[in-house]
Amino acid sequence: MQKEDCIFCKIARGEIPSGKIYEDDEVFAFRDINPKAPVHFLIIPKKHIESLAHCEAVDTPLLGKMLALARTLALQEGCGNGFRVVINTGRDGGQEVPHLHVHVMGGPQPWK
Ligand code: IU
Repeated sequence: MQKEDCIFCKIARGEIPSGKIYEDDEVFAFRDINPKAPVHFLIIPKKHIESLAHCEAVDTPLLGKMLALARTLALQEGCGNGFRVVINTGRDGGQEVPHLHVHVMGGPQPWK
């Protein structure tokens, strides 16, 4: 189920343009608009889930798929020397956009 007024749901629906790097029926990956590393993209579920804290048991396969996709896309994006995977969760976790997203960052240091 998507949320009408959620910016990441709009990106997943193609209503807001993005630097898409991957899409299937369950997930969408696009370049971060304000990159913190030479390679920085986000993986989101098409289903609206507010955060990792809002995931339920039924979402476990989806979470596994997103993590496996982080690896596949990171290597595809040239991050063979390493990459970072981050899921900011909730206010104290520094999450700004209330739609679950996996940050994948990489590229030659220094950037951290
Ligand atoms: P955070 O984990 O919620 O703090 O990260 C949100 C990220 O989403 C942040 O890195 C933004 O640059 C990024 N982003 C984006 O790529 N496109 C957008 O339209 C918006 C945020 I709003």
